Amino acid sequence: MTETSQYAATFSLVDADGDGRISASELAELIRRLGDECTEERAAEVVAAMDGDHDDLISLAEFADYMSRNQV
Ligand SMILES: [Ca+2]
Ligand SMILES: [Ca+2]
Repeated sequence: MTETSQYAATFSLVDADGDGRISASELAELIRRLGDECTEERAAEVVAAMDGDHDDLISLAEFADYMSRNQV
């Protein structure tokens, strides 16, 4: 089991509308706020890399799983 609680705070920062899922547009917005250029297409690729169940949204479980696997 992945420990999700340590990623919950980060997840909620990215999840701008608080619906419990990170969309590509929320991810692009975050990356832009951090000062990098990010197209919707690039964000969609990142979402696809994390998206375990292919619903085009990142759940906390998918986010935590990705982060723990990649040790970001
Ligand atoms: Ca959201
Ligand atoms: Ca998903």
